[in-house]
Amino acid sequence: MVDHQQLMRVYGALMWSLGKVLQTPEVARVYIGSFWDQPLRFDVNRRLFEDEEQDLFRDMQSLPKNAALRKLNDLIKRARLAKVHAYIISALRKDMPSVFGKDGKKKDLIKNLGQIYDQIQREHQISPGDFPDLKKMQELLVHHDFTKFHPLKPRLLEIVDKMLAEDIAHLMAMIPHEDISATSEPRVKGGAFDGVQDTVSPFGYKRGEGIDAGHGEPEWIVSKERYKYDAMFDTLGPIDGKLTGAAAKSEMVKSKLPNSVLGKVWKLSDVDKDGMLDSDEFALAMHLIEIKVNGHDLPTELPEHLVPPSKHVHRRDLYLKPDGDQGAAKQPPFSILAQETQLPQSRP
Ligand SMILES: [Ca+2]
Repeated sequence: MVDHQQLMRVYGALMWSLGKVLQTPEVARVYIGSFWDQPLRFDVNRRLFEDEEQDLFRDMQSLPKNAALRKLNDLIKRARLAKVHAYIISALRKDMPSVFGKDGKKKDLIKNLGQIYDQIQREHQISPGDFPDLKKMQELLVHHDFTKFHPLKPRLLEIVDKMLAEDIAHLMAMIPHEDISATSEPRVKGGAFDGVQDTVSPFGYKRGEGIDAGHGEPEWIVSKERYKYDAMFDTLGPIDGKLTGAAAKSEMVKSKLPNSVLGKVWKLSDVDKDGMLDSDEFALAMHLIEIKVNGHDLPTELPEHLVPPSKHVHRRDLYLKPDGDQGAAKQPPFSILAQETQLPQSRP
């Protein structure tokens, strides 16, 4: 039985050793997990196992795409190599005399193969990396009769060029793109995958923590720390029960989170989009900052269970309004524009 630290050591060693055994261009990846239904002996591993499981299943999801992409890249590479090979062989054949001095000429050609490479490279704009190894090629050519080589068939090269230009582009377009597959349904479904994306039970991955904390609870989770946030709110000098962007910002930047994140927090918290934060919205902002500071991710949209109870009706109204009205929402204080106009200047 190994403890957490030993497990890490075994994990690292396994990854390193496999890298030496497996002859693949990819770096070997080891996934670790627990495959029994007994209590975990080392509960510290729980998160690690969950993360690993997610990684494994995500990688499996991308397998069909990556495999197709790799095949396509291999095909392109082979086509290019075949083209270069045709150029080299036909160049050797072209320079051979038809009757006398064949052996001498062949020796010359093999000796000067480097120059032939250069010439083909210049003439057909081929990258040097596409040429076969010079020394190996010279060794192999010794055993061949150059007069039996075929002359260049331009028609065949045209077909290859057309394939590279048109067919490959078509095939490339058929491979699903990263951004699309990320939002659409997973490509690999069923079996073990059903358990991994558990969004129903409270034991699903990252359920009940970070942004999901408070989900399904009758009380608004932000209320729990509310007394702290309300005290802060009052010291920031609310006007008619609301904080201006500048006032809220002065407190929010104390989190030391970058403006890009605080801007996101602002957008999520200013639920009624009036460019100010009331005490509910401010408490929500501080709650979101707490979530982020604790290492969790923020969503792009505020989940229903985090919407302040006072805003449930308002939010629905907002969605009913035509687009133009929403566009009138004030600039968040973390946008570049706001920094120039609303930032309180420090006085000397
Ligand atoms: Ca507001």
